Amino acid sequence: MNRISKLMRDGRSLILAYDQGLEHGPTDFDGRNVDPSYVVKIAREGGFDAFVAQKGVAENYYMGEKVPLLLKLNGKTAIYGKDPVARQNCSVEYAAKLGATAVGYTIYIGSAYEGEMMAEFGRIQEQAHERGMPAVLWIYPRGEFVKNDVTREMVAYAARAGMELGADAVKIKYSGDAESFAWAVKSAGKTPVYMAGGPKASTEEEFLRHVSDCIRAGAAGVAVGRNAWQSDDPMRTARRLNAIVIGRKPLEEALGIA
Ligand code: FBP
Repeated sequence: MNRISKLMRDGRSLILAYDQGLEHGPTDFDGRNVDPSYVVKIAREGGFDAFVAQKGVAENYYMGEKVPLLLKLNGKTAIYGKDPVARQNCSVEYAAKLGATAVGYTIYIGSAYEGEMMAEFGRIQEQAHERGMPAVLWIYPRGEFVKNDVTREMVAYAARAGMELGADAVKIKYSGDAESFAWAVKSAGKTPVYMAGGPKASTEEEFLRHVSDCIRAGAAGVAVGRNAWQSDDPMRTARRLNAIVIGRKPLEEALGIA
């Protein structure tokens, strides 16, 4: 809890993720948010507790920023379609040199390559802990044998696996309702659970309802990307997210924030 508290306000975290350029390609972007500076400004002015990026974005756009940097140490593209594997592309040592407060890593449980990713994360977690840095685990069931990655069982399995692998916090997909998400949170034990944002919802209300469900279910926060920086008004979205996640306000009250 001590390590991850570096990314928390009042036991909660609001994290802005911006590694989709590698994970999905520029297809997620428009003329504004294709520019990392635009999203860095949202992190800086929107009251976020951490900014997630790959090292190239950190090196070129994030030096000297005050919002803690959660540097992703692995990643992959969306081009290769079989069982996913994301290998390490940046060391913990270099992350520390870049000023990262925390490191992040993705494991695709269920993939034919899950063992490689677990072994790599194991080394990263130990190196991060030697430096007092939290290691946050994105943990997504994926691969030939995963028919549905957001069932109650799958999402809870991801949360539990992340806890057992020693993550300081786990980032998992929304399972569709508060009850099933609560089971995932319980399965993670003392390990804080963050909800991943996912593709832009059809309305902001729908997205914020999911956030609110997860918070009611015991989530420690959200790590959101597209639903924040693709918003027509990212600062208003950030204020609403802050109200729900950090301010513990009900959804209806948050939706009234201009
Ligand atoms: P979003 O809120 O945009 O979904 O971002 C969360 C995230 O975990 C990113 O950090 C990552 O780039 C992306 O989702 C991966 O998405 P997926 O593997 O589901 O396509």
